[in-house]
Amino acid sequence: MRLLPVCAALLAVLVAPALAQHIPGYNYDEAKIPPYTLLDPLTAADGKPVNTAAAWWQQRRPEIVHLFEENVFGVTPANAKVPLRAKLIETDPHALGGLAIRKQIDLYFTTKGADGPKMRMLLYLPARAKGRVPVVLGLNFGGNQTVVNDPGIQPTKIWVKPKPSLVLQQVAPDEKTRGSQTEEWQVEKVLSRGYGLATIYYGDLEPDFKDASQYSIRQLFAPSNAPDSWGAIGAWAWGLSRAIDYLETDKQVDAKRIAVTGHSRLAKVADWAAAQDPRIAAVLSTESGKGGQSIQRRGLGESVYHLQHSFPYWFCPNYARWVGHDQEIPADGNLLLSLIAPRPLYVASAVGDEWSDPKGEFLSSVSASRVYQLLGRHGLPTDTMPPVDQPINSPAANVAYHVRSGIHDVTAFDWDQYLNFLDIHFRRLTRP
Ligand code: GTR
Repeated sequence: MRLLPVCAALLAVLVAPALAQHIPGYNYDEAKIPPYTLLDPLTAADGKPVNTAAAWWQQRRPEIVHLFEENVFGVTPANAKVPLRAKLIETDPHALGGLAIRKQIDLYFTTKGADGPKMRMLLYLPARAKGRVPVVLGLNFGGNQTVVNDPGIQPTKIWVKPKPSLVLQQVAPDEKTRGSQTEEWQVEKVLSRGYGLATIYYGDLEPDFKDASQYSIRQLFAPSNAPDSWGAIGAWAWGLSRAIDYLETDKQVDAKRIAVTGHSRLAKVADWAAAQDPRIAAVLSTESGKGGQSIQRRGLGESVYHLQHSFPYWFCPNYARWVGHDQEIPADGNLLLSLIAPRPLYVASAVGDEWSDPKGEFLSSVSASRVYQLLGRHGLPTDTMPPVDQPINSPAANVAYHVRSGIHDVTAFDWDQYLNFLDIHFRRLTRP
């Protein structure tokens, strides 16, 4: 996945001159940011200040959710819960050299039997754990076998569009992909710190390709071409909530301490899932960028045009309205993060990930912090962007941030900060 943003950025550079007049705000230069107004999470649509927790929960928060449903991600169908059926496929109490209990579970979305649509969860729990353990949950890009080099992981089919036909198909992943994302997932580190890890291949929910919605779990619900109908990000986020439906039933999991994580597009998914599902107790959001935790209105890095051009199926049809109008988008990253309040939120950027606009990600976290304050929690303790590799992770604050050296990626450094953050916040919650 590291190559994707690089390719997108390269493409943008190649086509930028031709597109420049159609894409206001396409730039990487802070000095060229056009004047913009940052949306205020604490001013209601009627212009009145939101200065009580009740006004936040009853008026402003639902307004913001609606803005994202209408303009960005679309509406998750009201009947979106399904009769989830879990089938344990495999378990090993001595996985990863005795470090972990491994479970592989098929989660069926219908009662229709073994052929029904399903997703495959890979769940590791620390073998030495006594009682229920907190779990970090996230979707993965390349199949469960990629997250760690464990011969016990049963690969499931992944979606590809191979050359020359470019016809979308499901194939068994190459054995070489086993453990190819070890660095990005840090499974052994997570386990040795006392956390479980649950992951699912995002293609089980919808293939990440244009015109692939016929293979999406969206087909389980009444089809809709409405301008606010949900896109793939909504479908992937829905999958995280169904994963939690299962985790709530697993006696070895502490379902009050589930953190969601994701990288890039899958961090947009984690952000949106947390906005909709209050069971998500914490969010670890790595470089979710534009359409996620960054400020679209700054017009720096990726624009609505780029997102819409390359990934129209991620969003609702209405999102196309904002092409060329980044400065007017009514649902921006700071509002998305505010929907996570007051739950612990760690926002991570990388200095080499200009496409996501790290400063926009920081400013978003600062702005959302005001909602944390309103709800009686501390947000980020400063509005000054920290130096590279110097996390702001105050034990008193429910919002943490860092900009790491390096490129668009997830690294051991990110995970070290995330686990330190969870140690602080998950310890504070009383045991169920
Ligand atoms: C890029 C996309 C970004 C980000 C990234 C990724 O091409 O434009 O918004 O989501 O993909 O997921 O790697």
